[in-house]
Amino acid sequence: MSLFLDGSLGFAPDDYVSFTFFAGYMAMLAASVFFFFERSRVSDEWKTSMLVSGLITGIAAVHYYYMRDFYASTGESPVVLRYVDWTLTVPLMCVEFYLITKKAGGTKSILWKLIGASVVMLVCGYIGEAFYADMSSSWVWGALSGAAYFYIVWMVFRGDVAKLANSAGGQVAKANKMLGKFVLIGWAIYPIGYILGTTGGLFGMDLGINANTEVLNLCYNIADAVNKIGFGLVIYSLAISDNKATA
Ligand SMILES: *C/C=C(C)/C=C/C=C(C)/C=C/C1=C(C)CCCC1(C)C
Repeated sequence: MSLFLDGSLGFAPDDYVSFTFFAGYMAMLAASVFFFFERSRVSDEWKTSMLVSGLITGIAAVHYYYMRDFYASTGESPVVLRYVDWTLTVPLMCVEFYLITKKAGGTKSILWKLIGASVVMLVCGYIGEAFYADMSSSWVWGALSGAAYFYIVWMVFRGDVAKLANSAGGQVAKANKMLGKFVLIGWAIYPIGYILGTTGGLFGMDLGINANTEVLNLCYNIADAVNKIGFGLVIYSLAISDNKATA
């Protein structure tokens, strides 16, 4: 019986990309089980947030299962699977921001602004990777994607999301700051992967390094685990501490 589509049973010890695909898959799966089970321990108002956390890691787990096989059998970037995963999970992360600020008056319009910006960010990134990755113009799509990314960072740190979270104060403000750090630092790993993985990714500059599929996937896999599981854990600790406060 073979483990992978290419008929092999595993991967070489120095194949770090395959390792992160495999470990990422297991970590996402375990995190989903954790979020789904712990959901019963938090108060009602946090149950939807916990469900969304579990869905984010669950959707990623299924995609990692397929991406791992795709990479093992072709050695290429699973671009389409990667972006299908992100197109489902990033908007769900925007929903998390909406849910935690809802008590303080979070509106649907804020949610749609965040989702709209994340769609622009991902569509531009997809075009850059799927059609321009080998060309020195890939940076144009990366820059457009980056502009949408900075809009999200701004919304969370200074814009409507920050204002609402701060007016709610306490744990909500704290959780928003934590999630904001994930968006600012954790999400920044993705454009780094893009720059290293596409030709001329950084404003068309020749960095003297070859566009590297392996480094790109390594960055994306590490960032996914950090951000998707980390986001869920922040929500979880917020929900649990709120439990204690009201108990
Ligand atoms: C769970 C998946 C997440 C949180 C994915 C986030 C992806 C990004 C923040 C991607 C950003 C990009 C840029 C800012 C510019 C270059 C192209 C992208 C799409 C890699």
